[in-house]
Amino acid sequence: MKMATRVNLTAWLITIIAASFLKVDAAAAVATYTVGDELGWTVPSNISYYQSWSASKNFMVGDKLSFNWTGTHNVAEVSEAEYDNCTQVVSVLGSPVDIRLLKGGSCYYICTVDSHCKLGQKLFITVGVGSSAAAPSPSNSAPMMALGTGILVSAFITIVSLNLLCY
Ligand SMILES: [Cu+2]
Repeated sequence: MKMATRVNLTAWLITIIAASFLKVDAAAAVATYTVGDELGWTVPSNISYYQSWSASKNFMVGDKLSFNWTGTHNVAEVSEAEYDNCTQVVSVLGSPVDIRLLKGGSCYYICTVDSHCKLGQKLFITVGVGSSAAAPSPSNSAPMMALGTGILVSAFITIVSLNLLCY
């Protein structure tokens, strides 16, 4: 009986570690979105162009946003209030800008050049955290879950360490 329990425990541990690596692999296989598709990042002819663009996407943590443009534009990651008001913040990025989405929730980007933001060069996206792999529910699995989480976290930190933070 004790032996069987031990074997079960080992099998469990292996399964959990394997699942953790699978999750890391899934996180590594990220999607890259070119903001605005063929239009790129510019003043759109339709003021709600980027809202429509983002509405059809399913952004997940680990995905990448690629802002590309020619001419005079920039990207600033801003707060919701700054997005709403098109606040011309100082911290901006030059082209091209690749932004890794690091956490679930809302992300706001604007161009701070002239009145570009007010003319519709602003992007708001919602980032999902993804569906977690089936985790064992018994309460005594906590130490093994912690181990799996530890592996995940360290791998993720490695992946994202060179990227920008979603505001
Ligand atoms: Cu602009």
